[in-house]
Amino acid sequence: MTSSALSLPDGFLFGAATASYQIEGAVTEDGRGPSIWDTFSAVPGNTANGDTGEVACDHYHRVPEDVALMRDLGLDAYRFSVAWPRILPQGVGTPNQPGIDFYDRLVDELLAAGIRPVATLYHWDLPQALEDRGGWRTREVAGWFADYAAVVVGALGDRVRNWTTLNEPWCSSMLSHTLGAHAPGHRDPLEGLLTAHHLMLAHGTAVPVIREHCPEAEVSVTLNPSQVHGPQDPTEADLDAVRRADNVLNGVFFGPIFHGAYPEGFLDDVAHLTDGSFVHDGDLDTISAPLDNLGVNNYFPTRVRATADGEEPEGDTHLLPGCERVSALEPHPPLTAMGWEQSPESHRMILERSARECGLPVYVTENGSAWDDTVAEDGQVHDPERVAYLRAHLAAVADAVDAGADVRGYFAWSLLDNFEWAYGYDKRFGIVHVDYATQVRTVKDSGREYARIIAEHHGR
Ligand code: PNW
Repeated sequence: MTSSALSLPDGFLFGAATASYQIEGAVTEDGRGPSIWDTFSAVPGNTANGDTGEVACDHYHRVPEDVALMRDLGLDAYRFSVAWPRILPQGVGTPNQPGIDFYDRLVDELLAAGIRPVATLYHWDLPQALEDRGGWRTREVAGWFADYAAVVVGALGDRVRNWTTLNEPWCSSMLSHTLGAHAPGHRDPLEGLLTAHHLMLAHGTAVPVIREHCPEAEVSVTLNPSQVHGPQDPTEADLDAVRRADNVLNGVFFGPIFHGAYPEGFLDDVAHLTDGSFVHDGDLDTISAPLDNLGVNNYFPTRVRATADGEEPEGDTHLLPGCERVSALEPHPPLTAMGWEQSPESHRMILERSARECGLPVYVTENGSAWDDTVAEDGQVHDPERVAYLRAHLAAVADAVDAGADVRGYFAWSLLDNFEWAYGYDKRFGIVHVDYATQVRTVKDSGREYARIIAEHHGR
């Protein structure tokens, strides 16, 4: 049964997404403790222009205005994240009531506007106090995370049913601990593996805690799988490079979370780094706790080949565990302002793959593109490239549904231009433009187009 020009299922959920550190600002207000992103972005060279999330979109002080914007766009749902250091400034211990009150007001405002709140517990702002105690490198973090989940779900679980444990554990492990691009900025292949495992352990430990505090909960995790392509006429070595890249990007999470095991051969491929003793008895049972749906964030595919004998590897894929002989291939143009390939076809493929791996309903919890947007003479923001990207990727979602993938919703990344991590405020992903000097919000052409698509789908 379809009802829209896009042939998406009835009841398909249209939303937009943000993350706490990227939009809230107010980093020292109402008892919030520092996070690893406050620390990381304060170090010159770690972010573009030395940008930090200190003010960001000042969303902390603009909830009514921003929710009104969502209502005007006709959004069905809003995906936001809760800042752990607002709830527990030291990461553990006594909850900080003013921090809880902020999300309490946000949720009430959303519900009053008829918008479904979809909450993520961890979108990268680990309390610095926990980083100082080993952060994601220590197994202890699983208990800290579950205790934090209990506080948040205990406070909001009477009104919020959609709970996501982690946003993109690949970024919190490999990108942060092996590639050094995100906080805490470590460059260690083994740390990527350990933190990935501990993130999953934290996820699995929190799942029953969420259910206990919210029996109606729909519990999920958001991954960022990427379709891996090899060269045109691959050699055996190229195919092995594709397999290894796919394992370290996708299988390392799909395996433990949905199949209760690391991908076949993966622990052998990383045997030069670890004997695998970081996997304790029972861990994989904990990690594979049943979920209700899967969130998929996908922006671009990955292209790799085998590095030839005696050749210097291309790109930084070779830094990832098990990928020492893997080289990156050039992305296919046209690229976005991030330098990311646009491939709706790969988006369809990874959605179908994700649906098969998890056997659950899937939500696209993030998808979007960055462009060099400016406010035009007419006071509008004309972003034809983002309009085209949005249309093409929604069409790809519809194709995935036609092919049998149970995709139930799509969240545009992002509601607002915001603090794009290491890229600071240089990269704009919003369907709404933010003038950071004045905090004026202007709906871009893509925001209008999204509103039109949503209205059309709902027959409004
Ligand atoms: C996601 N990569 O991050 C995040 O969930 C958002 O917070 C972020 O703003 C958005 O995508 C756009 O970047 C990613 O390098 C960051 O592979 C980097 C990568 C993937 C996702």
